[in-house]
Amino acid sequence: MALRDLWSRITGPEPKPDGNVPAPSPQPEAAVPHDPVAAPIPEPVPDPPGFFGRLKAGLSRSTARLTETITATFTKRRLDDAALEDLEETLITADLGLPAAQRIVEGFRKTRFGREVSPDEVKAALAEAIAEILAPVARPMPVDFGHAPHVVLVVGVNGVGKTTTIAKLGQHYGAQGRRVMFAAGDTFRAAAVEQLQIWGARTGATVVAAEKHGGDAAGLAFDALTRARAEGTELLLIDTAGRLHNKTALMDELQKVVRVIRRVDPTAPHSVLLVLDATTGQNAVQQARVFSEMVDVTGIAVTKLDGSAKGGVVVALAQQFAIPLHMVGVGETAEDLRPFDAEDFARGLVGLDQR
Ligand SMILES: Nc1nc2c(ncn2[C@@H]2O[C@H](COP(=O)(O)OP(=O)(O)O)[C@@H](O)[C@H]2O)c(=O)[nH]1
Ligand SMILES: [Mg+2]
Repeated sequence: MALRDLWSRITGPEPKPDGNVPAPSPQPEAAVPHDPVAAPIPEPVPDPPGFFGRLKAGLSRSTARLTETITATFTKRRLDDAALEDLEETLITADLGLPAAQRIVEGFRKTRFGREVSPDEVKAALAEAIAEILAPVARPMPVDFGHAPHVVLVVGVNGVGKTTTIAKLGQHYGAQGRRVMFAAGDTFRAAAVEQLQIWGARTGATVVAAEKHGGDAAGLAFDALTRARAEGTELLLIDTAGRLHNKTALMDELQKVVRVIRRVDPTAPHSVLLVLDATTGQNAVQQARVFSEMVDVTGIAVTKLDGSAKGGVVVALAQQFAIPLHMVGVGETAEDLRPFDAEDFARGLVGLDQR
């Protein structure tokens, strides 16, 4: 599938014809140079390996765990109660969570109980069952440029990939010719501000940052939105701090940001994007719970599926929250953030090729 088509599914309708521009790679935060202007802009990869290939490679550690047990358990074995119990345990160990594991095992019980099954048959059936759980949440992030600007509040705990995801989104929409603004709302981390400034310089996005370290995030968001409206910005991406050691303080801060930007535009924020790090496994499920209590989360981005042994957590999220899963990250370059595809993900997770 063409990159543009994939992206149009993140962004909803109206992809622009020039949206197919290969993007330069963002630098990991640690590698960010101090002079934004001097930051080397990596050459676009001429023929990037397919996203599915990278997704599958990224999921390989999750897959290995899952498929080894399946192969060991289902070699010439009748699907009896004990086998089903083993399957359930395997799925829980693979981070799918109890509700999804139970649902899948019940499906197997109904359709295959008492039959002799092969590991390949189990894998194929598993991919189908997982895709069925994922399908209802595999939704693009709707962006309505009619809002001038469409405001996206990006939330999540420290280190999950919020700032990187904002940079990747800014890169994408900037390449489409959209007028993008970043509000560096994580005023406590100088590196986060610098990271956005470098990306702003690269992509032409305007960056609004606090004058002083630890400044008021809500005030900054207010200023950014006011300026965005005056300047005809089409998309405002608001970064936030994610210090979860004090849940009440974080909730107060996020709710204050929402209150304050609503004084400028009562319909904002139009999206509240929760970023979750797949490597944290069941903690990501816990974070989804906590953040949906704090703010009205409209969608999820799951990052770091490359090299995570816990890709199964995506299934747990889909089963336990009715929150759209907009996009997944499998690396640090702009190419590595893509729309979430239920079937591809399910097949990648159990080690099957794309259909
Ligand atoms: N491997 C990998 N690293 C990622 C991905 N997304 C973000 N990162 C890295 O995770 C680290 C933390 O990201 P950052 O955006 O600063 O997180 P924040 O604290 O939520 O803003 C950085 O080193 C990023 O380069 C991803 O999809 N895959
Ligand atoms: Mg950050």
